[in-house]
Amino acid sequence: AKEPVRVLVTGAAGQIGYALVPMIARGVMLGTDQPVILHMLDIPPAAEALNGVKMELVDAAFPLIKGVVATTDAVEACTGVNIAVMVGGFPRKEGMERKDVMSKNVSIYKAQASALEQHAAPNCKVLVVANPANTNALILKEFAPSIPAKNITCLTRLDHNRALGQISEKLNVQVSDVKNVIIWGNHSSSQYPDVNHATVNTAAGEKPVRELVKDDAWLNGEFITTVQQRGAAIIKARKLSSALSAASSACDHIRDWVLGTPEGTWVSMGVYSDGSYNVPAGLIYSFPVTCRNGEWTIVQGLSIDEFSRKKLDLTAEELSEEKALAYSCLS
Ligand code: NAX
Repeated sequence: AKEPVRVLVTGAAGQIGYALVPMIARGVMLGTDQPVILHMLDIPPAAEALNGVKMELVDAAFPLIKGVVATTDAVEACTGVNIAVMVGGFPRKEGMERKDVMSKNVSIYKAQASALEQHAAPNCKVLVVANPANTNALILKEFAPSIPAKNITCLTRLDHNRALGQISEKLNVQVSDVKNVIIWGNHSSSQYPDVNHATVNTAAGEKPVRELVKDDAWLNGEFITTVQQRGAAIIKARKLSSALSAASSACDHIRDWVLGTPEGTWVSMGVYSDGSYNVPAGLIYSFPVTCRNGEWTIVQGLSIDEFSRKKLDLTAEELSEEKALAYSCLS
């Protein structure tokens, strides 16, 4: 039998946490043959709710669960973890300035970076979900200098999956037959969902999405804004933000990172930019990546047309501004 993997979920008493922990316990993230020890962190006001989640994990009698740690102590939560999914953060409330929200999250991610750096297992893989996801991941990277930069990522897989879903609905094809969309940049409304290299598996072989959709106005307009604004549309409908789709996409992100992407398929991940595609180095930016042996690689050599170039640059500019704002909160 395999050794259990320790998986940390922060913000585990929240709504994404509630959807995510049973998925992990069912093997959706790491495989149905992989035992796990779940570490759950939340803050003291949520301690009782967190304990309730722990009780439900016991009650569900998941065969893969070999232990549950539920705590409000970051050191205890981070100790020995192999995977860290950072869902906890400070949400933007009505009337709050962007800088105030950033400042709260900078201090959370600075502290949790140190806890992970000092107590996580070597080679721990980190996924930041909490917003501003890219910049929280960057702060975590900066304050955990001994964790390799390539181990720190943020979630844009939900945006990627939303783009696949929109194409599948438009063409009335199975979502599993659509692949290789790209989310470039920030997990915010400045992101660029790009279909220029996306394909659909048809009876007549793989066909470019552009050839099948035959509606460039839709692809260059409504498709992009629908994906960019999808989070807001879910809030409007549910009066709560996306949770099951966020949890499922977080599992997809980790599963593909650890177990590899299928041959010929890439996915979107927020990773530390090395300057690929002339994106400024030193930002956490969403790129198309393939994964093998537990490591991601940015897909190289894709053609970027003028329309796309502008959009790649716009979202990079927003991330540079966020980075500056985050740094201004440190002093
Ligand atoms: P909730 O407010 O339901 O849950 C957040 C939980 O985090 C709460 O239980 C809270 O007590 C806890 N928390 C706060 N500070 C903490 C700290 N310092 N350490 C540990 N836990 C802490 O929010 P939920 O709907 O679960 O969303 C969580 C985060 O995901 C938010 O920041 C949200 O904006 C972000 N999202 C990111 C997405 C992405 O694709 N990257 C999509 C979904 C989601 O909007």
